[in-house]
Amino acid sequence: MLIDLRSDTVTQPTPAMREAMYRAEVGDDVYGEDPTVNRLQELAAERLGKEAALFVTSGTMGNTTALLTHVPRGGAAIVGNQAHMYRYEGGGAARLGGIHFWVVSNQPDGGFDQEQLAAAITDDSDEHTPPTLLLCLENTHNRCGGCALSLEQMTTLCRLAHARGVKVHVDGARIFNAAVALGLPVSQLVAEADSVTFCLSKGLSAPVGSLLVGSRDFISRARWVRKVLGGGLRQAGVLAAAGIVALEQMVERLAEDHAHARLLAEGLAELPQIRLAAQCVQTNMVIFRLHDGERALPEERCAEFRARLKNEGVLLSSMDDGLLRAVTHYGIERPHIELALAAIKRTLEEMLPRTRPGGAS
Ligand code: TLP
Repeated sequence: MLIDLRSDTVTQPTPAMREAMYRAEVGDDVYGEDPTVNRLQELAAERLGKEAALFVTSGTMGNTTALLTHVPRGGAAIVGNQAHMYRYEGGGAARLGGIHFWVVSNQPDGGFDQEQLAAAITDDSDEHTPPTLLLCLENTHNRCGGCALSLEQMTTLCRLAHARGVKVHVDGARIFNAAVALGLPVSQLVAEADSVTFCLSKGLSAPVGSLLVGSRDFISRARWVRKVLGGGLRQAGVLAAAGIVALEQMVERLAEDHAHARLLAEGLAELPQIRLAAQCVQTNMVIFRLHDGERALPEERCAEFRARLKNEGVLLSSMDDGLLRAVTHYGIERPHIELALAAIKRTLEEMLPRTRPGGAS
């Protein structure tokens, strides 16, 4: 048995999802005639408090569709230096849209310093600088350890952008984790954003799919972009059916994943060879470094650690730069966390037997 903590993307569909997929009523969604896709889109728009939604294949397609819909060629979008959209989405903005990414440093919780953000926004009065048309936020923030941006941060950043005529897109791949952790309705958290992508196929455990939500006008333009990207799927209701189950049955249980992540973090914090990297363990991720008492171990040693741990039946992912990540999700229960901690402890004692606690982090 493998305890797979690489990502919440590895979740298997629930029995209720498989049943719903089997029974799904379908039609041609490019004609807008798939009743199950339509139902999912209505449900998603309602949950996020927006006018309309569009079913897309992945988080990457949702974010890329949003970028290409909001920003014409030559325009600029502000992204965080740790953002998934900047680091892990294949450069789609430049490659497909001729969009210039203007990079601003993320704060440790994934937010932005307001002054730095304000200084990064430019208009079209200076031919040297591409005009800022979009601000991209990420909530929860993956590389910042799954931190949830608070309602206050979301509101402040959206208002700052809007006051300068800049739209806001939220990469909310895990926005339901944020809402559950903050104890807020998700609609309130994204109330001031112009568009949001969220994923069904991460903690919500559906096999495929994400939604892009926004105003009716934005979504009808996004629909055109989705077609260009090859995302006009025909009898997609088979997939959307699992998404409906995800939204109706899998949101509240994210709190269990968060509790398991905290348990894991507490156990890891006791090991002298581990330094937790993120400021907080607020949702379903734990990011950490390995330490020999003198210094953090480089990427090659982390790869060795992951390989040894795999032999013990535990999988972790690497975020490069010597950062390791464990993600809790549906299918991971308390005993799995205990087994994983025991395996990590054994592996580290073999690899770094003489490490004493308290070295520099
Ligand atoms: N993230 C994946 C990897 O790509 C790193 C993961 O395992 O966490 N936004 C955020 C914040 C994400 O974390 C991801 C996936 C995406 C967008 C893209 O979603 P998909 O994989 O559906 O294209």
